[in-house]
Amino acid sequence: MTVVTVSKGPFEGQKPGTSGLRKKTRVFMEPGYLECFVQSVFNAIGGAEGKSFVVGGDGRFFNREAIQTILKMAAANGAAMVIVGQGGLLSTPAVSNLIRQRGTDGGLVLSASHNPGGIDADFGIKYNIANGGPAPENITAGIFEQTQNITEYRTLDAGDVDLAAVGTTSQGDMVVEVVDPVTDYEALMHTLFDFDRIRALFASGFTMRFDAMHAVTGPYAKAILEGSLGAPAGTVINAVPSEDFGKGHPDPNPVWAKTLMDEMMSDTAPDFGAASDGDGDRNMIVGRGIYVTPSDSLAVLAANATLAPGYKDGLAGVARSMPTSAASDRVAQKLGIASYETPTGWKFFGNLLDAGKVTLCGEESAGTGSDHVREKDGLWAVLLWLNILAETGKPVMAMLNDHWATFGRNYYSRHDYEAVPTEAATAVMARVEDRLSDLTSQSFAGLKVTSADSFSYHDPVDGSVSHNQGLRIGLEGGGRAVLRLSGTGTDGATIRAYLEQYTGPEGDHSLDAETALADVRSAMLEITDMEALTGRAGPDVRT
Ligand code: VG1
Ligand code: CO
Repeated sequence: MTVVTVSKGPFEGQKPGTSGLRKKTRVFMEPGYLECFVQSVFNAIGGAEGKSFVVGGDGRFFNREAIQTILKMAAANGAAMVIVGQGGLLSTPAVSNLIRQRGTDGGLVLSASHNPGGIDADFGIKYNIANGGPAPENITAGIFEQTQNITEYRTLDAGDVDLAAVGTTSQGDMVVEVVDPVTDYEALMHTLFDFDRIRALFASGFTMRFDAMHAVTGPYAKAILEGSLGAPAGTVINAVPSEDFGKGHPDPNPVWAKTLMDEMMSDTAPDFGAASDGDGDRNMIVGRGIYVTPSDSLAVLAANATLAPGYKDGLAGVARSMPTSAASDRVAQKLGIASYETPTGWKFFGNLLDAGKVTLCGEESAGTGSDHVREKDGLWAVLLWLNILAETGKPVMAMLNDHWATFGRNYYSRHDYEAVPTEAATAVMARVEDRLSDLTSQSFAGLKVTSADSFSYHDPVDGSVSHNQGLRIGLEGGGRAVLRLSGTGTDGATIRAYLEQYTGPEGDHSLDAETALADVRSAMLEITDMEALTGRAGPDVRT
């Protein structure tokens, strides 16, 4: 077993985005591309010597090859041990849990999350630190710096490790522990939720459909929902992870999980529906006849979390990303707990969770989680919903109507303009940025602008500051439009326009969201000159 040093690099553009490095799969398959990034990670953390890591991915095309490459490189860099999911599979929250539970120095997650998979689709890699969460900005900046200067990487001239069976094996001098992907994760869920109660709910005839979207959550959902909780076989659909997600787009929203949405809006809808994404950290919640926006889901979970054993002592605080609606802020206010507004991306929640300032976190992009791990967690959110539904006995629709009657409703929708030429997308942002300071004296589509700024986040724990995290425009009458560019795409640029309109407890909560947001949308289009600058008459995706 010889350690080989290969002269290679640097590669351009290996800059981690909102959630790690994402590129076309073929880019990752270029000789040395993945290797240079992985070596840069090791270099940025002071080497891998004597360290232990968790490695796993969502099973997409190139997952297995990438894992074997990483095992050889970790061994060649002197790592003591790597824990890998059987067959190379681990959901993102399961990686986070294993890092924490086993006290490893960090982990590598192989996924492009909700992006499609396949040789002509997307691949990704993300480094997580010892708290189980995504590396914060100072570390990703260090990794990027290494990628710009790298000239060689170390690997092992060795065969592949057999990842098919659970057990301990080795790569060179490094111990490789192959674990069942589900066992430890499920054990954690048992500490948080009342499984007996949820089992009784299913036994009473409560029906559910969970769409795993051919992605990594399939085995987890099968084992937990149909196995431990006794939901009937067939509750979980598309449960076998496939390399190209059944040629689908593993993004749990009404557009990409349309089959589930259609079933939930039909006469034969089950009581409860849910879906999760490629790597299992996102969730979509839908009740019979009603879609729950992720922002509302966070608010409802925050308001009712104490019904689940893991949260019975109350919440320390709630955090949401800036573009997420303010619905959870109202809950926090009523509960008398702190609320925080962070930039987009789970890495910004890590410090707040570590410091015990918040218990629940969420993003409008279908991410919800708590201090049980340091990633968002799709199945966890589904189980918390189930625990709450089991305790209250209310249908999802009643839960939401009651919530809005108490707190008011934050109508919400995100409009994505995808694969826009980078110059055009930059022009839209520049157009708004240039006029930010004088927007507040003007009206658009009949709405007066009450505030306008570029969001900067001051981390209350480590004092770090992150600028340019999105443009916020407040409108009279409780409206808000937020604009930012995606940091996870691989085709041109994606402009995200986040639209919100608040209606108080006494207001009309029965409107269609796009109708309620029509004025805010018109104002956003005028302020951005969207159509003129991008040539797009409307968004590609509304969620
Ligand atoms: C998107 C979402 C963001 C989420 C990120 C990673 O980022 O908006 O809320 O944290 O994806 O989610 P962006 O920069 O494209 O808007 V996942 O499930 O891809 O790890
Ligand atoms: Co994801």
